[in-house]
Amino acid sequence: MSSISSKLARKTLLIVGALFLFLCGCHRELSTKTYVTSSTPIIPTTATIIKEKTRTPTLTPTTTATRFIEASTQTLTPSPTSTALPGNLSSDAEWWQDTTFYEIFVRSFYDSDADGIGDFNGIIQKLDYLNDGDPSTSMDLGINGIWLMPIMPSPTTHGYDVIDFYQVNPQYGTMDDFKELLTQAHLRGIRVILDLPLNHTSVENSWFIQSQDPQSHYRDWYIWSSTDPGYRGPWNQVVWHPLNGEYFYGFFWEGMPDLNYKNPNVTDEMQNVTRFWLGDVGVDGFRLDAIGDLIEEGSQQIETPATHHWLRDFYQFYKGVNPAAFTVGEVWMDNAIVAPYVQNKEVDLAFNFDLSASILRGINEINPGIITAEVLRSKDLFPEGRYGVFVTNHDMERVITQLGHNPQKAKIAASIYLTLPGVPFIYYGEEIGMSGIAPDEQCRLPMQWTSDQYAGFSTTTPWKPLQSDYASANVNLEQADPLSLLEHYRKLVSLRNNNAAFRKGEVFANTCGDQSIFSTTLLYEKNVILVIVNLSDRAIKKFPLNQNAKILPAGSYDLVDLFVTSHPAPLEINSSGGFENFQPVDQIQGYETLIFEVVSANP
Ligand SMILES: [Ca+2]
Ligand SMILES: [Ca+2]
Ligand SMILES: [Ca+2]
Repeated sequence: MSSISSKLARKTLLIVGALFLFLCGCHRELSTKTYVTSSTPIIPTTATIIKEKTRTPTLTPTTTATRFIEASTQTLTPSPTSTALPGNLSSDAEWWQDTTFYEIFVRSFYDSDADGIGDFNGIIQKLDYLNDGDPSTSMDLGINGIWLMPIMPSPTTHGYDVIDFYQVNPQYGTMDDFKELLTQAHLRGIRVILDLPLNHTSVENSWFIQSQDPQSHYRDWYIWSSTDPGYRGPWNQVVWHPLNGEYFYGFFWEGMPDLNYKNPNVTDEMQNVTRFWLGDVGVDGFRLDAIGDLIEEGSQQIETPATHHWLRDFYQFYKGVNPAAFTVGEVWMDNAIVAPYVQNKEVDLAFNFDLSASILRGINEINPGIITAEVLRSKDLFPEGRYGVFVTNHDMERVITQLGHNPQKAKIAASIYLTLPGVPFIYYGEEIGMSGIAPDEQCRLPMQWTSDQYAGFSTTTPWKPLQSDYASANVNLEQADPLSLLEHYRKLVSLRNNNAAFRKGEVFANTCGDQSIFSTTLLYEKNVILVIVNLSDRAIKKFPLNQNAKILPAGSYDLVDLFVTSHPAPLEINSSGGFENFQPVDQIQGYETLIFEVVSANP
């Protein structure tokens, strides 16, 4: 779909204008129609915008001291700590900070009615796999948020070009089916957010069809010009498309005309849409698609002041509808450009694409410094933990594919991102090691439930052929294997649910005498966690860890192994509140993950 020359052209553009260039976020695939404009994802280039810097973590010493004087008189208890999540919805307006999301492509998750297409009832039938709502059982994955890729009627399989914002795609079920899915999810303590593509509609949307009449009330809902303005988009794509002797603006491709947010009627209508889903239907929030592209100012098409202004108003609007409503924004750019969306209250969270890229690169290059640098940079740029942390999503080649099809590397990718601050997003099938190489549709294939025909996804031929490895990578097999990738994910999500330090803690990078070790300390009130991950395939006998920041009062602390079974050495905190040359166990195996809770030795 995208030619090499256009990729090169984009790359050149990126280098020339790194600061404001656009890395578009979603729906970069073409439908089966004969549209020629490519909108394949651009891989973010390295962050040249702000020079990466490691920062010395700062903790207010007095606060820490006070906190731990209290702690020592109150008895620190081993895990899990005080914050186990309830089996139903919390009333906390910032519930999303305690949430692990799971991204679902409905078409590919589970087909309940044998038409080869996944549907709402299929998700209902598989909810117990995600979270059965019973904290005492541990066969379920334990996630407590679902992001559904677009569920509204659309002529394409991906659904990012919406025909009617007030309906559900009949291929996925009825509105009542969807409401039942919401009810069943909420009963299990799972919140549900919807993908909301605000920037554009389908060409088949009735608004756009009416807009083609110059006399129509809908004319100015889109952006028309009687002559071709001539300029192109940030990656040299055609953005002005001829129709009926005139031209309309469509940033991504001619099948997705941009809405005109300079027209207050459009804003009013999208507020109605938002109110409808939040208020009438009862969803918990939205993943806001491609929000950097909303409002053009002349030939400046992305990141305009008008877009930021609109989003600030929109934030106030949806919080007014429901203070607990949540948004996560997709801005596929450098974090220096992304973070202001969160800082300025335009969205609750934004996806951290730089961190995703650094995790993959750090693992592939066995260079933990790449990852910790981005972790610390994120800590600098974003308000505390207010970013979505993930490895890949529906627009990217799947994790295990990018990690040389090595399940051990897939495990450590999970160990790293599911123990970081931020709000994690697991892409469906990632937890069983589904593979997928570009184009996008190959990374959105039917979920692999069993080794049976059609992988247990359907009883008939699925809408797309299955990935060929489904007989060796599927839920059934991995649920029976304590060493599987799925089991690894389950353990990590469970630890996250039971330890606030992962969800809201402050993160500190530990340095290590061995260059292959990724290690962090996470700190939230009395919950202190030490994470150690070996990025190499070799067992390492000497991996002394150091921490220069003041994390705890001086003294001796015990470690409780939360992940495997070991007998770790006590941790000596030095007079500066950190530690030096600390090695909890004799050796760490290749690709091994160690996670300890630090507790008082003398309660
Ligand atoms: Ca179906
Ligand atoms: Ca459970
Ligand atoms: Ca736009």
